[in-house]
Amino acid sequence: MNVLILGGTTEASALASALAERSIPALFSYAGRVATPKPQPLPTRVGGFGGVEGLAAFLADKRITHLVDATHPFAERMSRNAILAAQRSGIRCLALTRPPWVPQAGDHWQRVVGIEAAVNALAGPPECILLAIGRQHLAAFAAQPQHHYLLRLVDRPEASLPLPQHRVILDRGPFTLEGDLALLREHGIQRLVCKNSGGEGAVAKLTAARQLGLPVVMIERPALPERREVHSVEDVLAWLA
Ligand code: 3Y8
Ligand code: NAP
Repeated sequence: MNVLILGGTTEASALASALAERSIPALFSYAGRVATPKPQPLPTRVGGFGGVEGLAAFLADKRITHLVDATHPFAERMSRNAILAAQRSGIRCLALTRPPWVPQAGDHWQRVVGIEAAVNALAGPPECILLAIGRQHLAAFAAQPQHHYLLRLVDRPEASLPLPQHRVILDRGPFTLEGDLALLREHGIQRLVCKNSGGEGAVAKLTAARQLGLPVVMIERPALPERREVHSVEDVLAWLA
């Protein structure tokens, strides 16, 4: 057996620890999106594979027998490529994901599909807005320049950002409730924009928003093709067994 984990999430890290503890031969893979990704207890590669063909070649070269896609629900291209490359290579593929968050009593969510719809949802008078969607899609929000944006990023951006009024907070999750309550209060946040990532690592800001009665623009996940999917490390171990 030789497992390839496509990582980048809390669940991927938990799975890596479980395989390392059981001395199950496995490789961990990061895209290389951030300067210093969290070290893993498995041999780790960083960088793209080169599309479906590149991944299929990698699976063959490394004699991978099981592919676990434990990437983030918004890592749409990677997940699509994983399904196609596994089919092409004839190897088993499983997705390890977490269920989406659902609104609870006291939540004020405006659910949108896609970044553009999130930008359009911000039409209106100037507000202090926490943009907790990372770095890759910030430029789109220049279409709503009237707001004061608080950006939470993993790395300091190289280029200057196209948002006229913004402040950058450098931090990587998992985040805590008291930390996110303090962040929202300190910066007088009036609205949040975030992705429906699910899981525990990024949920604190939603709990904090609920306690402070703040509205949230919630970007729903991209649709993915039908695939085998589990929500726990135990289910992955059972599948490997
Ligand atoms: C490079 C590798 C672990 C994994 C930790 C999880 C939790 C903390 C919360 C907010 C939301 C956001 C962002 C976020 C969270 C976990 C998880 C998660 C959200 C690291 C990591 C990598 C990345 C890539 C990065 C993206 C960005 C997204 C920041 C490691 C820390 C906003 C997603 O600067 C950039 O280009 C950053 C890019 C993709 C989204 C974006 O579009 O900018 N994650 N995040 C992975 C790789 O190279 O393959 O160092 O751990 C991982 C984690 N980030 O093992 O503990 O499981 O989701 N990551 C979102 O959810 O909206 C922050 O600020 O409230
Ligand atoms: P994406 O848009 O779906 O993928 C774009 C390309 O990046 C892929 O086609 C692949 O390049 C490469 N790639 C992505 N994930 C990879 C991995 N784990 N190992 C090797 N190559 C990878 O991906 P993304 O949304 O930018 O996410 C990149 C990474 O950040 C993933 O590990 C994901 O789990 C993590 N992450 C993303 C988010 C988010 O909000 N998107 C949040 C938290 C963590 P090739 O085509 O060249 O193979």
